[in-house]
Amino acid sequence: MAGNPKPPRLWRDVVLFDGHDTRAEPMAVVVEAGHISRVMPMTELDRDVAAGCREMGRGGVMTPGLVDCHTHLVFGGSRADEFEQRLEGVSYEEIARRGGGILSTVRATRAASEDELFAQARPRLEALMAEGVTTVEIKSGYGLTVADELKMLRVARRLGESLPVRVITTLLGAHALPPEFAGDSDGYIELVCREMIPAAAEQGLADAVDVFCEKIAFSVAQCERVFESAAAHGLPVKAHAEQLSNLGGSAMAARHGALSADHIEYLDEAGVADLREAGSVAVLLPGAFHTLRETRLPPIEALRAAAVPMAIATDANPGSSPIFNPTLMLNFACTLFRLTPREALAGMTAQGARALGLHEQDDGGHGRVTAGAPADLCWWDAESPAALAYAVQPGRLRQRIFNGEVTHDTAHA
Ligand code: DI6
Ligand code: FE
Repeated sequence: MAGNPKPPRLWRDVVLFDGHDTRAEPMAVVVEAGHISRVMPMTELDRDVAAGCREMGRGGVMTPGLVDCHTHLVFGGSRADEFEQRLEGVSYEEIARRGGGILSTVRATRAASEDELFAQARPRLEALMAEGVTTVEIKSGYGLTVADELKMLRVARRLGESLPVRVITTLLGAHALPPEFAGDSDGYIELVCREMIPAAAEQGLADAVDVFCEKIAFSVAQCERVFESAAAHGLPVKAHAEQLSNLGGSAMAARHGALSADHIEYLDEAGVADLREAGSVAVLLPGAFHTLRETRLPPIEALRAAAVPMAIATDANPGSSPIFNPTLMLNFACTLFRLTPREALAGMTAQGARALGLHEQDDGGHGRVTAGAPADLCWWDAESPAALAYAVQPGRLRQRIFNGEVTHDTAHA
């Protein structure tokens, strides 16, 4: 027996950022049965409609729920000690010689149980959610054995089942060369292609496959083999590319129809044209740029001129971006990369969803405020959408709405 359906919920007189632009007029948004049912200027909201709704809020700013399309939230251990050592003058090489860096995270991740990884990742994810994230991508990449990569992906899936947030998982087996394969990176790539990808695909644990294409990681040819295996198992691909040098990883990713090329500080004009041609998203990661104190800027002007969609994400990870704050990334995208606040917000909503391939899903409208879209929304205490990028001020989220349900409410606390 179905109970009485919930009345539609109404937010009125909001300044609406719809995923691409800020609407010129005050708007009304109606949510019903988990979806956005109507989006209209206040002048078109008639009394009868309003009377049939439960009013949830008035004024403020409404945006789509934030989409963080690139994170490494699941990992064991901490690298705070290395951060401290480096600032006390110990060199990067010395830290690596002592077994530090990415491989220290690999050791801690392998040693941790699934429950321990879950318990450690959960507060990180909750921090993102408290600042408006309703969809998050989580990568593996610190296990580097078949069993440990699958373990990380299971933890990511479980986070999505346990908390009111959409989790998209990505297998990043080709993240770093594990010590057991020292001197045999082709042998490791073989393992990724022949065992990891098939197992993750068969168990439904991965929504996509990623690679780290870099001198310190894997070559273009090796990444291409990974992509061929992913395609054979029906999984979309994406790449960490052109972060520290220009190897042509983005061009190769584009040839394989990648969802996105991520980092891309060293991308050149030809690479921009390749992304445009392929319809791939350029994912910009200002947190890693900041943490690594990079100086080479991604080719923003060329991406803009070519109308390549630009997404923004936290890259939350223990090494190059230990930053679990999506709204800070809006500010960084503007201050460090000179994006406009509109571009930054679109980058964490509509374009972030595109980078995850969600724009192609049946119910469409992910990362946008449009009739028919899943009702993932944020209602903010701010005078304008631009103010969300302008001020670094956590705590302005009044309500977070996930699948039509209010999951966080300071307005009625
Ligand atoms: N890009 C990065 O910057 C890192 N991984 C990647 O693919 C660093 C990850 C780490 O240091 O743990
Ligand atoms: Fe990353």
